[in-house]
Amino acid sequence: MFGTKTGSRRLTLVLATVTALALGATACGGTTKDDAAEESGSAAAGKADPRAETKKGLTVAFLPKQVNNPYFTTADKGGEEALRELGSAYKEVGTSSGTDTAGQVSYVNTLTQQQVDAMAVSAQDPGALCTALKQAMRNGVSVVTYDSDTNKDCRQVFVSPASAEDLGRTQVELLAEQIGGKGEIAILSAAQTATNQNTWIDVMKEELKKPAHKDIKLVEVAYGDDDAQKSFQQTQGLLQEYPNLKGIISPTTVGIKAAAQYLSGSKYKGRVKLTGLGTPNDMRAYVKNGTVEQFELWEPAKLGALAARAAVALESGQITGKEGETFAAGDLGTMTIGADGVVSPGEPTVFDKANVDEYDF
Ligand code: RAM
Repeated sequence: MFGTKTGSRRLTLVLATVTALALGATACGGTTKDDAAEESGSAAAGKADPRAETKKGLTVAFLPKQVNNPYFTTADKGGEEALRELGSAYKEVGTSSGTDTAGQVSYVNTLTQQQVDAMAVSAQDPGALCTALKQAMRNGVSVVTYDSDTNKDCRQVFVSPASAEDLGRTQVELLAEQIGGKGEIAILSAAQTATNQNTWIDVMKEELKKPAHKDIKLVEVAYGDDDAQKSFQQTQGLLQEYPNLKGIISPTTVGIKAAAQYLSGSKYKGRVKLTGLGTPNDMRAYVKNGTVEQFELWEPAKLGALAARAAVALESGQITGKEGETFAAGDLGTMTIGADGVVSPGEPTVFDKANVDEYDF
């Protein structure tokens, strides 16, 4: 029965796609996948059926914030492996710049035209992708965001790396400890529009208001755009501008690596502290040469795998993205969707000299 409904849904979706594309329609805001599903009679419009069969032969496309970024290479490989296990196909498209929002929009539109079954997107900008993502859902494509979210009505599920509160707070705590609880600090972020970094930075600012951190002053938030060279130059600029700077938090794998590279070749090595979110493979050398004491990250491959499994569960009708729905997520066990359609694979790990060699990503 489900198969029949799906078949007719697909036909409706093909017609809807053709019509939408012929009209060049982009202003379909306000319509969600539920609406689209209702029109076509799909099960997704109604309640989730956790016992529905897991569909095979689907195509799930990954659109990371940035291709050629080792963090996303690992995350997306996790997605690819999960899809292989589930009997579905993987593909990846994306821009090499972390600030090419127009490029991301056009990839979403192309994937919709190609009628992929689902897409997993890490958004460079929360709002810019909304119209295109709503159009995708309207055309029957299941939409998951992972790593960096869009607005909550522009996707069905957001696979969040870990709790944003924990990530923001712990990065401040790591740096506070390293600088002895006082002095000037700066943040070196990714793109100015990046949803994930901005969420963590908001938490960091709140954390810094606590009495325990009253002697720490955040002097600047700089943006390296997840571009290695720009992040390197921004680090240099911060140190020139603030000669008393005691530490930097860089909540981006590209930024922290570039900042470590700059510090490690400068007179500030070991004196200006650096923490944030990095991959063990990028940061190992800087931990060993005394530039960095501690940094943290979740497992990117688990994030990608969970995004793939959420996409397949949506497409199979096992979930619709509502709070309290559950789905099987392989090694991660049974996942429960939280408020606003958010699901998370677990907590980050703090890396230092003692454990950095145990990880390979
Ligand atoms: C960079 C990206 C990504 C972020 C990681 C920590 O690779 O900005 O979105 O989650 O860092």
